[in-house]
Amino acid sequence: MALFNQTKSYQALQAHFEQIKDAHMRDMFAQDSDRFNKFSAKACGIELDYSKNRISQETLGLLFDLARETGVEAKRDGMFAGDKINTSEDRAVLHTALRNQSGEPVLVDGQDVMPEVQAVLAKMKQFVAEVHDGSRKGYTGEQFTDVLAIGIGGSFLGPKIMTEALKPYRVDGLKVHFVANVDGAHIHDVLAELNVETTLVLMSSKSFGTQETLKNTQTAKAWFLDNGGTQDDVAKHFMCVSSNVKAATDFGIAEENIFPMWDWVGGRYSLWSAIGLPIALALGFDNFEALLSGAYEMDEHFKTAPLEENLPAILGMLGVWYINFFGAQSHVLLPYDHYLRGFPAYVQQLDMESNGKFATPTGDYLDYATGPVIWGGEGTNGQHAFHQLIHQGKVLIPADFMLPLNSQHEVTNHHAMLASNCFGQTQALMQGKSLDEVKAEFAGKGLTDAEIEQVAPQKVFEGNKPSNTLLFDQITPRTLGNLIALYEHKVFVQGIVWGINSFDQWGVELGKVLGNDVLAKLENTDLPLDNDSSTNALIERFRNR
Ligand code: G6Q
Repeated sequence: MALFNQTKSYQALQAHFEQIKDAHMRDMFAQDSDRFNKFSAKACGIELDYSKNRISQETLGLLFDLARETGVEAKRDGMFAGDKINTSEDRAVLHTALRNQSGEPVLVDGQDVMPEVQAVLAKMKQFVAEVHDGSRKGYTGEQFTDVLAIGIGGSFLGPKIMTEALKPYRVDGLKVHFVANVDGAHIHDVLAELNVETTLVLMSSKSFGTQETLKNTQTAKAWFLDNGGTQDDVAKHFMCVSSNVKAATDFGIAEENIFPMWDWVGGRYSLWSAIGLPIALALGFDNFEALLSGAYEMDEHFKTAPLEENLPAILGMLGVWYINFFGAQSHVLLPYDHYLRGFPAYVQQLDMESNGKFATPTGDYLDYATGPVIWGGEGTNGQHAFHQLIHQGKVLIPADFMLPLNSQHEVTNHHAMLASNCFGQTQALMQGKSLDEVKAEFAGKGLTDAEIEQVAPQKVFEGNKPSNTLLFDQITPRTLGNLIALYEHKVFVQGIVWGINSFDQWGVELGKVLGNDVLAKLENTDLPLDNDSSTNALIERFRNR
């Protein structure tokens, strides 16, 4: 298939871009009172207002032509069907099978994976019930009160952030703590709050080979043994989730304490597997199932809705419009919801690790931009910090605003104030404030013309800054499942358009290899320093600390 910028639709978009690039959204709204209805869509309880974008109906038509010409629909169907679309690792990509509630088989190499998926879900359900009802106990016969969840990257961010996002659903009597960083401060602080007798350690590592996770698990085990537990008690307290059962049993985890996963689940797409066990422990299995249902609902929408009404396709193609035509290099996520404050960090890994690529699966280097920098934070806090640059900086930063219409905690009129800020920001970004408007405001304030000339430009807002607004009823496990799957599929759409493999992550490998080499040199001062002068000096500083 031709590279994206060699397609007919790309050429058509390029010509169209020249015509529309300077059009102001303020005029677009003035000329068409029906703009919101034309550029909004609803699915799975999410209403997407994308009318505040620098697009016309022609733009959208051309963007969907591009999606079709680059094969988005066929490749989407291939992903759901278990095709090995992760070609560099020769793997299928089936996080969707983990939440498949259709009753239909999903085949990998001719084998239906659904029975195994269901067996693991059943094992998780039973385990969660036993921990909650106290029938699974620690070595002294005490009920578990705490779970120490150890993992990093895809084996950490999803469980941690979604447990945080669903705080109002947490069960009483069991606290889940997360440790990811190999910085000893992290595990030190968490262990200081725990009691060995009532703590269950759940180690999550798909590969069972991740340095940070293995180290933190060893430290947790040493803590357990130093504080009254014995080697024989380890089996009662240490569980793990991994696709590498052999490495886990070699490490000393009892086979019945291993929750398996599969090579066709990518780390950053794995919260739907047993990697999501901390979520189920924190919220109850019913709520975990509701999360899966929400994602399944979005899968069905993505699979069946025409691109023109397809939320992931719309978000994905708008992203392509700004990245490849307007030259936007970042995209900001702004949840106006305190519980969703971690969501931008989740999507950051999902998007940047998936689409931060510069070569195609067939070995061509790309001469166009791919995944943007994803960043963000909770509203309204960002308005008092980084929004300045979005409003008046020299770079274009498309934004996704997110707002639940109902708060988990209606406290006086807090929620109306939150919503007013969210909507007000999208309006300000879109319409801006012209020089004439600023000058008119100065009239009658006694300033000289020279003073006005000097001050006025600093108060101008260019506007024409694009944003999407996603509204939903409330943050529930189901809605959260909808939202996560929405962004997963948005990333998929973009990866297909750009012709890259969104499901490998070779870019993280070099640092790991060099890190191991440096560690050997830090710990063995007899080893010669044969790196570049900067790295040698840094190692020396550490050796001499
Ligand atoms: C995600 C990445 C990465 C991975 C971690 C942890 O897609 O591959 O973030 O999840 O490196 O890996 P393990 O689960 O194998 O420990």
